Amino acid sequence: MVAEVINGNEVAKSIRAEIKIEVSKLKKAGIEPGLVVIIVGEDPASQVYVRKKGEACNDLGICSETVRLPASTTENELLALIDNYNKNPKFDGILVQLPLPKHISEEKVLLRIDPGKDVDGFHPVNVGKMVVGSESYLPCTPHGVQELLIRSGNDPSGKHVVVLGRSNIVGKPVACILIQKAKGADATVTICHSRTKNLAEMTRQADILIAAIGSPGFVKADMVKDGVVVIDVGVNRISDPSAKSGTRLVGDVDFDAVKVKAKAITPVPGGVGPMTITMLMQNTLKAAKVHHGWKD
Ligand code: L34
Repeated sequence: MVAEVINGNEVAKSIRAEIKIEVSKLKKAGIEPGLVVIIVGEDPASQVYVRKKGEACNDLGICSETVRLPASTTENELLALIDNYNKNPKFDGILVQLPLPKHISEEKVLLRIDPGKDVDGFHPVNVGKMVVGSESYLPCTPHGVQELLIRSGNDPSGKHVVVLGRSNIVGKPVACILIQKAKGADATVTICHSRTKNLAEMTRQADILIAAIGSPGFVKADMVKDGVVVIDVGVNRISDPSAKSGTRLVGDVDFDAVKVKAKAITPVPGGVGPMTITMLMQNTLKAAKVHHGWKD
């Protein structure tokens, strides 16, 4: 079998077209959704992601502001800035790009964002709502993975999903979303991590394998069964002397080797990445609707 390559850019594009229509409806009623993205320090990957978030906003007619702060910013300065945006009605969503410099507590920062403006879905209030399956802002990457599965015709319902990785931003929440008793979920989920024994034995049982460990090309062909659906969440920059920039982006999956066994597979780049940004746009639209009492 040679896999269908799931085109995340295309799926993202069609969802963005839907969002754009919604945004223009709001704007006709005098409502302009607003998102502020705060980035601390010079991490090159974060710079790219933050730029893409601003571009997506511009494309969809969402008002966006990007605040770039030096790595020397203190925790208190960042918290005070968040307080200001919490109070500012122009902004429906507030996102603090992760990772933060070591001297700033991620936990304190995420707790400070008004849960009603937490379009990342990282505030413990929203995490709690996600766990119990009540309406909330779902974290963008896991939600993007779910949408990608649904829209590529790979509904996870009743399927065995194996998640590689247990991070708070991907592994844990994606497992949580996919076990919900809900449309587009209802999966049986196994979470594997660095201490899992007989890992390949586990991953070979997956109908759907979600790789989110941050290890280039980790998932090899002998770790999957024929006909698996593979969602590669990894974004790893590796050195490649033949590339103009000297580096190349690869996922957590040995794409060429796994592709010949899989039913479907997402590429890196052009898979989950664009979906993350699209789900952020969707959450920002949703926040604007909530803040203005908009009824569909
Ligand atoms: N607060 N921090 C916060 N929220 C988030 O949702 C993120 N994340 C992750 C890192 N930190 C965060 C992102 O935005 C990862 N992430 C992200 C966003 C976009 C892309 C990848 C990761 C993306 O657009 N990837 C492109 C390639 C980009 C490139 O050329 O480097 C792709 O096609 O995969």
